[in-house]
Amino acid sequence: MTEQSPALDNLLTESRTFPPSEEFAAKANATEQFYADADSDREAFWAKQAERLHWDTKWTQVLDWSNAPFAKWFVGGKLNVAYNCVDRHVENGHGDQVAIHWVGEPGDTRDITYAELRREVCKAANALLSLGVGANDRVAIQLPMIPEAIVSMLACARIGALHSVVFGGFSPAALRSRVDDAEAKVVITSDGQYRRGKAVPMKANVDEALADADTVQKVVVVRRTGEDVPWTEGRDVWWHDLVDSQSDEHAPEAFDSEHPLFILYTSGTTGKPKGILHTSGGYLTQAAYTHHVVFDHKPGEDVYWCTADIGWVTGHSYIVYGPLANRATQVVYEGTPNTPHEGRHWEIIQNYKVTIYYTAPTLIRTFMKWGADIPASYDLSSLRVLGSVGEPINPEAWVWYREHIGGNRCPVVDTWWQTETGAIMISPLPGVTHAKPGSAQRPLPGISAKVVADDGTEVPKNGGGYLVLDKPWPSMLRGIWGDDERYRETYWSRFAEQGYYFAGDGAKYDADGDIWLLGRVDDVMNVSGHRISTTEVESALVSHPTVAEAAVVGATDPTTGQGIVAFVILREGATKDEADGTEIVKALRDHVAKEIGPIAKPRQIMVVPELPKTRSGKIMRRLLRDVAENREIGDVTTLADSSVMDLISKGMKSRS
Ligand code: 6R9
Repeated sequence: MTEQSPALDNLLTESRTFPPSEEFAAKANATEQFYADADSDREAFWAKQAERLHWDTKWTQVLDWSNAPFAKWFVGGKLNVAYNCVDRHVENGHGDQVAIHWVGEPGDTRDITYAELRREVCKAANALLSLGVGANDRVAIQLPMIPEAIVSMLACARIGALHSVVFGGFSPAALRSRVDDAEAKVVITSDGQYRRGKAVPMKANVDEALADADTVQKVVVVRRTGEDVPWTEGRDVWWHDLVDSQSDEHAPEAFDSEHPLFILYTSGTTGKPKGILHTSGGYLTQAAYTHHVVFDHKPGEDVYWCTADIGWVTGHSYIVYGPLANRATQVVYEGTPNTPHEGRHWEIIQNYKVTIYYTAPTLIRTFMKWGADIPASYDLSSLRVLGSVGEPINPEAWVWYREHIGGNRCPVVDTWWQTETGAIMISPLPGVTHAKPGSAQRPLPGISAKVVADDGTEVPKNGGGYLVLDKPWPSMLRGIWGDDERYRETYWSRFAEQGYYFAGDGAKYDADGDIWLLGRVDDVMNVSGHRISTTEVESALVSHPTVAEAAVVGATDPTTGQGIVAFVILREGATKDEADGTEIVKALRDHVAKEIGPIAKPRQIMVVPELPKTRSGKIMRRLLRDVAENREIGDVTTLADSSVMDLISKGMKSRS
C-alpha cells in the first residue's frame, strides 16, 4: 500500500468542505485549543478529563505503561461506574430529569427518570447479589433493546461483576461459545423480542444454547412479549419475581480504576471470537469525554439518540456509559427502522425533539434508497448534530445525510473507533473542524494515530498505508479474555519494533494531512498489481444516481490476480428494465472508470435485493467472495438476516 493507487485520487478529489457556523462554534464544548493542550502534556490533559467523574479515592499516577502492552490508567484510583452514571446525578438534584425515553416497537413507551433508574439499578444489583453473583463473576446478557438491558449492565457494574452482552439475533451456538469462554454464572434474557412487527422467541434459543452448560447456575427471564416459554425448574427465574421485591437501596462499593467492567466479543479474521476486555476508570473517562466533545452534548438541554444495538460496542459506550455519565436525556428505540413504516426514526425525532442523532452508514444508505421525501414530511428542525459510525461513509451518503436529515445546518461527525479502542478515536469536532465528506480527519485531542507503510515509517501526505495508534489511550482494551498471547499477536506484533497498536484498517492522508479510512486491510484488492480499496469502488458506485448500496469484493482472476466483483442495490424508482437489463451494468462500469480510472472497472456487477450484513451493519464481504468465486457459502451465524445469502445465490444461479 505504499505506492499511490489510482483509486487514491478519487476520494482525494472530494473537495467539498463544510466549515462550522459561527453560532455553533461560539457555544461548542470543544475548541481548537484542546489539541494544543493535549499535545503539550498528554497525561495532564487526560487527568483533567478524568475529573469529569466522581472518584472515591483519587489516583496517584495517570498512566503506567511499564508492562506494555498492558496499560494501567489512573493508578490507585477507586470509583463505582454505576454511581457515576446514575446516583450522582440524583444527588446533584437531577433525579426528575428523564434519563431514557424508551420507545417499544409496537408503540408502547416508558419514560425513566434518573431517580427511577437509580432504584431499578439498585434492585437489580440486590437481585444479582441474592443469586450469589459477586465482584469478578461474569453475567451474560442476551436481551432486546428494552430498559432492563441497560439496568442489567449497570447492576453488574455496580457490584463489580463483568457483563458480556450478546446480540439478540445471535444463534444458540454463538451464545454458547461466549457463555463458555467467559464461564458465565448467570444469563439474563427475555421470553421473546419484537422484530419487524412480529414477536419472535428468545428464551427457547437460550435454552438450546445452554443445554449442559455447567457454569450457568441461573437464567433470569424478563417478560417482554408474553409468549409461553420452556422452563427449567431450579435454574430459571422470572425477572419480575426476582427483582421487583428487592430493596431499592444499595450502597455502591468503590472499585479499583483497573477493575474489569465488561467483556465484549468481536469476530476475528480467523478462529473463535475474541473476548475484548475493558476496565473501569480509563474507559469511563474516555467514553464521557468523547461523548461530551464529539456530540457537543449539553446536559439538561439536548435529547440524544444513538440508534445502535446494545450488543454492539457503540451501544455500550454511546447508549450506556458515555451518555449516562454525562447526564444525558436519551431516546432508546427497541425496533427496526421500517416498522411499522419507513418514517419511524423521523417520527421519533419529531416527537421527542431529538437534537443529536448517531447512526451507521448502512442505515443512511437505506434511508437514501427509501427516498428523501420520507424524512421531508417530518419536522426535523430540532436536530443540531449528526454522527456516523461503523464503516467508512461514502461522500455521497455523507452529503445526503447533511442535506436531507440535517437541513444543511447540522455538523456531521464521522467517528472512527473499534470495540478494542472502547471509545471514539478519530473524528471531526463540531464547531471546530472544517468537515470533509468521507473523512474522519484528525485524532481527537489526547489521541495519537498515524498512517504507516509496511516498514512502520509514516507515509507522506497523499500516501496510503496502515492505520496505527502510536500512544496508549485511557479506554484501550486491556487484553483478550483468557488469552494474553493472542492479544500481543493480534494487535502488537505487526509493528512490534515501534510499539504501535495495529488497527487492521487501511488509511491514507490527503494533501492537508487529514485521515481517510479505507476499510479493513483484508478488503484491499490487488488488480494487475494495483492496490484498490473496496471502499473506493463502492463510493464511486454509490455516487451514481441509480445506486443505493454497493459492496465490492476481489475475486481470484487468472489474468489480473484479482478481479473486481460488485454487488449493487438499486434505488427505489429505478425501473424494472434498468434493474434487469445490461444497460445499467454497462453504465455503472463506465461510471467507475470515469470516477476512478479504467483499472477499477468492475469485472462483474450483480444487481441484488439485499446485502449480507452483521447486526452492526458491516457488510460480510467474506460471504460475497464465496459467491463471486463460486464456493460453498461459509459460516453465516453472525448475519442479521441469514436468508439474505439464499436470495443472492438464487439470483446468481438464475443468471448463469
Ligand atoms: C465502533 C465499531 C471496528 C471497525 C474498524 C473499521 C470500521 C468503524 C468507522 C470505520 C471507517 C468509520 N469502522 N467506524 N471505518 N470510518 N467512522 O464499529 O466497532 O464493530 O469493533 O468495528 O469498523 O474497519 O476497524 P467494531
